[in-house]
Amino acid sequence: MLSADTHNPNSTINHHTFGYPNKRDSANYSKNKWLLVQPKSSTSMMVDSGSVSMPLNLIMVATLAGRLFDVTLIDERIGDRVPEDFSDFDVVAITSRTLNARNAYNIGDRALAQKKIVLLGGVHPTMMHDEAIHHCTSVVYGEVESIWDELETDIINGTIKPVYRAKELRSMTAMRSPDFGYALQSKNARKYSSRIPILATKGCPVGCNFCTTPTVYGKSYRYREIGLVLDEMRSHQERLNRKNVNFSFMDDNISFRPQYFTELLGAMEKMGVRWNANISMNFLHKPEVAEIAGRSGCDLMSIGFESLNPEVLKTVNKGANRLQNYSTVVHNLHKNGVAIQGYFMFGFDDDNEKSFQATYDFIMQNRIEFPVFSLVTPFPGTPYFEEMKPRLRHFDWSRYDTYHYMFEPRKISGEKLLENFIKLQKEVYRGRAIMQRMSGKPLNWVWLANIMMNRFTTKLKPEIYL
Ligand code: B12
Ligand code: SF4
Repeated sequence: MLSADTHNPNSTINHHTFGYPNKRDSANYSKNKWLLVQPKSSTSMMVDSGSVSMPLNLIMVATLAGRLFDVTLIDERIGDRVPEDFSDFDVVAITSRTLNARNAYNIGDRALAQKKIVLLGGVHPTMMHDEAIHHCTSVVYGEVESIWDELETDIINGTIKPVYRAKELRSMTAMRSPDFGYALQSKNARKYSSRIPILATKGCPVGCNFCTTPTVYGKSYRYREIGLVLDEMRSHQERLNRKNVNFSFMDDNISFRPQYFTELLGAMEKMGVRWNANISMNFLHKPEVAEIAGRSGCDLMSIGFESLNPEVLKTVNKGANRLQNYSTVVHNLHKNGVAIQGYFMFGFDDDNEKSFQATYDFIMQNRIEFPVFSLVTPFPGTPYFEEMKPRLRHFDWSRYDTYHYMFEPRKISGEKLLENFIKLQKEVYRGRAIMQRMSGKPLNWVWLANIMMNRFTTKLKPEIYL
């Protein structure tokens, strides 16, 4: 299928051609039509509710594919509808995590039945390529940037292979800046969070056994030149015509290399932006790190405390988490105006009733602004999944959302686990507890999140976790 249009007209971001030849200059190419799909998940939990972040994964695919092909991006999470009839498209490319794999596969099956080329990518197809291949023409293993040249050539030549897996990972300097125009063109785009996703680094060598990142990226840790990250921030400031733009770093572990991290934050100090990120605790106990985070505009850090039980921390290989540093980390961040979204997991074999009390005490004493509780979920492809496979209650991927009960821990019954899990959430989000944690803190969306959680937790019952 040929089309004269070579570019998404709604794109407002400047392009940088970092290392890729500019294919748009080549006069003779066949141009097929691509539909990129971000499927919603079918879990009953609040995972896709409220505002969701723009899908940086598919935006990256669109940015590459859009140079040669005619690309439409749709996002089911914001209400875009996947067509029943794919006759307007040649290629249907779908991203999937485990919790939306069922929907992704259904879309793939329908497109295959209509004789389309179907590409499946993202963390779940990467981990489960033998399963995913039944629902597509090709599975793309890991990041699209590292296999793009081969995939593009094969699509044009009609020599598509069942699996694309890069022999080596591309340097981040050679990667293009994402073109957000592909996501912003949707009539439902206002439902996206105003926080703009951005990437400075990729990978995380910490190696927690429940995490997919070490399997996908191995021990590699790559980072972009700081100037490129700042250029991308500036292009959004220009597009939105204001300085105080909110960014959300999508990095696996942005602080893994302290020197890079502090240099980046130092360079961001004069930008006037606000930002938040997922972060591991490896050196956050040092006061100077929290100071520079505050000065550079960080208003929230998402920290995986995971557990207050030392036995649990040992079993998950999370060496960066030292219990003796937990309170210092929180104190330092708070002193510099940074709020904390704290992640806590329950259901490990070493968990017992005391784990819940210890977590409650830690949250309340340290006034953690936004505690998030989840149940241990061994994700397919991780070492933890292999270890736990014989004990898993089900393989229904829609319930792999970290809010479902997956296996009976050894030191506490499933019933007691859920009872304590619910009690903890209700207590932390009771009106009085919210006041204790939040009084004197800025009136912003974190307050709102607490109010929503207060309503949500009053309705919790063990059945919803089964
Ligand atoms: C940032 C992040 C978040 C953010 C933003 C998520 C979002 N909406 O994008 C927040 C904090 C909101 C979040 C929430 C959750 N997250 Co999260 N998150 C991440 C993290 C660290 C980075 C994701 C990211 O954007 N990376 C940057 C983009 C550019 O890279 P990418 O997604 O890998 O995409 C590349 C490739 O995969 C490939 N690709 C992807 N799709 C496609 C499609 C095609 C066709 C092709 C060709 C290629 C391709 O090319 C892309 C560009 O390089 C990942 C870890 C990881 N590395 O995947 C976990 C991760 C995705 N999250 C995970 C989980 C479990 C969750 C939660 C369930 C946690 C919770 N209890 O709340 C929720 C679920 C949210 C949801 N609705 O999906 C798991 C998922 C595991 C799994 N097997 O599904 C991961 C993998 C972490 C882990 N534990 O291993 N998350
Ligand atoms: S520190 Fe975070 S990103 Fe790194 S391996 Fe552990 S869970 Fe994954």
